[in-house]
Amino acid sequence: MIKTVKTTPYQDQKPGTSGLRKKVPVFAQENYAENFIQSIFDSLEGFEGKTLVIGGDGRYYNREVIQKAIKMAAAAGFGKVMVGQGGILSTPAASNIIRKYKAFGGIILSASHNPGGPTEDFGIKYNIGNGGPAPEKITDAIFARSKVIDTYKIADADDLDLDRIGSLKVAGMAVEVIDPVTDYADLMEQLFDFPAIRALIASGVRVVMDSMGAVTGPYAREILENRVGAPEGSVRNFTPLPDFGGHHPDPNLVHARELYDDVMSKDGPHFGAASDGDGDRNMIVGKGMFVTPSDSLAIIAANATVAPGYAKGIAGIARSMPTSAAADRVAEKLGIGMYETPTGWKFFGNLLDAGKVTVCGEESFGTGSDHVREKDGLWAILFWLNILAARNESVAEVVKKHWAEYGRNYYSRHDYEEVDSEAANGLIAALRDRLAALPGQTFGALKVAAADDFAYHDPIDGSVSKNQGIRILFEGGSRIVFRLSGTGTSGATIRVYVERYEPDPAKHGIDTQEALADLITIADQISELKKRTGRDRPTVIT
Ligand code: VG1
Ligand code: CO
Repeated sequence: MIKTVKTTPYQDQKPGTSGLRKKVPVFAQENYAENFIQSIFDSLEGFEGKTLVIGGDGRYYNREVIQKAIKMAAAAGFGKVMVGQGGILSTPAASNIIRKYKAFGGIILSASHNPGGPTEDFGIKYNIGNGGPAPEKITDAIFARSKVIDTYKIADADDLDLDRIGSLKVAGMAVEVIDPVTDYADLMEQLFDFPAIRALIASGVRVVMDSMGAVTGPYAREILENRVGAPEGSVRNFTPLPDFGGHHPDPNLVHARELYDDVMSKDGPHFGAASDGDGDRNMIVGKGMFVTPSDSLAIIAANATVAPGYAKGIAGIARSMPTSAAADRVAEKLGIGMYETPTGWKFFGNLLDAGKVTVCGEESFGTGSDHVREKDGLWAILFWLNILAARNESVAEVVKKHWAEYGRNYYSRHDYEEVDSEAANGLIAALRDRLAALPGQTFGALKVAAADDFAYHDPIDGSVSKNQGIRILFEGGSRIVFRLSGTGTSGATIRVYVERYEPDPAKHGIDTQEALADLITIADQISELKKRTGRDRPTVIT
């Protein structure tokens, strides 16, 4: 039986960089999740009888919302729901399932790299039939609908048993509980040279992966321990837990510190990797070398043909605007297209669908390719292992040789988290006001060549996305970027990105913060960040 339930709209259900993210108590308000899910369905057309994929990263509240989403999909008229066993699907695995089984779309329950638990974060994201995050046209429609919605429909049925693989039914709609791992692991096995990676590990290269108590555990164990022969125990924190075991599942130098220190220690492993809550981010560390995500994108692109899935070469590269220009130099050398998009994976979808680009990346530990339409943590980790196996070199050797060939883009991001929203908005507004006057001005030894608020003109569908970040470009290629996070759930997060290009290999060994010290000072001078926020240092430096 289908129930129609009266509801009152909420005014704050605006999807951010990657879906709607709020604290669990916000989501637990009466009809809050139902309103948003119905607003998604109300913004779509032509899904009657088609398949919807549902899964999440296992965080607190996942199971409750999945039950609701399945019953609402039945009421809305979907023909079938495919859901991961236990409600689990990593974001890239969900993207793969949507594509492989030609589903109409998917709902992913995750707040990605944000912590989980009863008072922590939860999120809902809609992905379209290409497997990628809904473009702005759809997220805008969902938001508009959520502000006026007054009823939702739901099947009046008992909760389903999602812990056993098999076929179920709810209100006439088929529900298939699937193994979340196999399809994804098979895809990885097609793309990468598993025998070469197996031989690398057998030769004594010790690989560790920290799944941070989040979704990649089952995937990493199947691939790294079962399929390429890493010894048991190579994958750490492998059980997806509702609160991620208290971990903040963001693979960076602050939250994955233990892994980093272990790899850097004398007798520690040679290669370390970590992923985030929903499995789309990656961190790569080798002995004596942390690989910045921007460099990782460039290095993967430059070495792509070592992997069987990319043996024919890549069509082009895309990176988000704040990501360093290291990949641009690779594209230039390969003579392929280079695209600069706003932050967020949804902007890569059109370029990937049109075959303009094969690999994409963001400075925020996100790398991926046209194999799915999301960034993909384990994909990047396997790509690195494939590169190490093919070149028979260490991470540090690969990175240093890359710099020697292309030059080094010193790069760092400073995050100021949970800043007062008014202060953060005021800072950006003041920067906007100064943009026109900045070109020609000199700060220390640096002269501003151009300054703007980044706007993206999508070359495929012609859509325009404005106000995507303040860019200050200096003569010689250095730059500073300011933007506000669109994934935070309390206060505002200011992100400051600084970059300097250094062609001279004799100067490639400088400490990053030191190499960027002048730009960091200028960033504060121009934005008055310290004065406006009362902060004297960032909360996270990467
Ligand atoms: C951040 C990153 C962005 C990434 C997004 C989602 O967004 O900067 O590059 O695409 O998170 O990543 P923001 O708006 O907070 O800067 V995840 O791993 O949440 O799917
Ligand atoms: Co993520």
